[in-house]
Amino acid sequence: KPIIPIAICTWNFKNATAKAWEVLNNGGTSLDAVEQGVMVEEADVNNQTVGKGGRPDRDGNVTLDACIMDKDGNCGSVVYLQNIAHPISVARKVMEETPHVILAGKGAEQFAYEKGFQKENLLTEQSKKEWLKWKEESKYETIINIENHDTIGMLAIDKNGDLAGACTTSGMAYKVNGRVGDSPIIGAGLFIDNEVGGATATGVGEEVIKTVGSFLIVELMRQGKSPQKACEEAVNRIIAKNKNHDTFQIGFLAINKKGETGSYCIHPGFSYSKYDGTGQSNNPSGSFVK
Ligand code: SD4
Repeated sequence: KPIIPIAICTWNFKNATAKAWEVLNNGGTSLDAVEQGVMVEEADVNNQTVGKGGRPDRDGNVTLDACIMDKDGNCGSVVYLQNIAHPISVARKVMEETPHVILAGKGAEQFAYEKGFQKENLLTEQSKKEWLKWKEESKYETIINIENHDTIGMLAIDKNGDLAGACTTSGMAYKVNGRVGDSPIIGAGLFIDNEVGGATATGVGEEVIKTVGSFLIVELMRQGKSPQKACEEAVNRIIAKNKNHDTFQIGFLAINKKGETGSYCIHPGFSYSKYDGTGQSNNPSGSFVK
């Protein structure tokens, strides 16, 4: 029987679900849990797909995308944010302290400084070295299951039964300068409806945006589908529309109001981390390609 509270996230980011669980187990809200949970990965310089240490765009700029959504349907997002290690916390401030939903680029950075965030160089020596090596050929290709972790999308239900979600990424490595993915786009990379459930995505953001994947999954759950079946249908829609699906990965993760979870992806290798009252687990995802 599913147990709340519960926190789940894309990939086996077990330090992130452990942090979220700590917040939930102490009686904290799902909003605090998802923010503090994903911050663990934003701060980890060895994780080259999220936050500090993230891989840069093709011109060497680390540009971050993140969004957060609460039980009341409020949301905040930052896109193309530079020099700030915790975009998720800036997104939360956009949600809570402005009349807006999305802040971009220089404006988002300026807003962060005004809110007391410190300027930091996010490009680590390791990511810089790899980027310089990549530049020798400058061949852009999407990599399936980067190091078996990627964007972190987290969904949680607190002891009151309320949902929240967060999603944060450095985006596709070596993307065109200015590119924004699905992760900070409400409905694409993340969607929460406190009456139904929540969903989040990882993988090639362009494909997730085209099907508004996370919103689609929540709507399918509203119509009665399980989180598992809803994730499968969202992946199947992408596959039906794009013949090149053997070249890219998409992973969806969903939870319903009862705390039931599901996930589905195109290629094997995606999994999600779960932490609830029964403990922590890594859950390999079913995939379209076997
Ligand atoms: C994006 N979904 O920016 C994100 C993260 C990513 O490989 O790059 N995944 O499209």
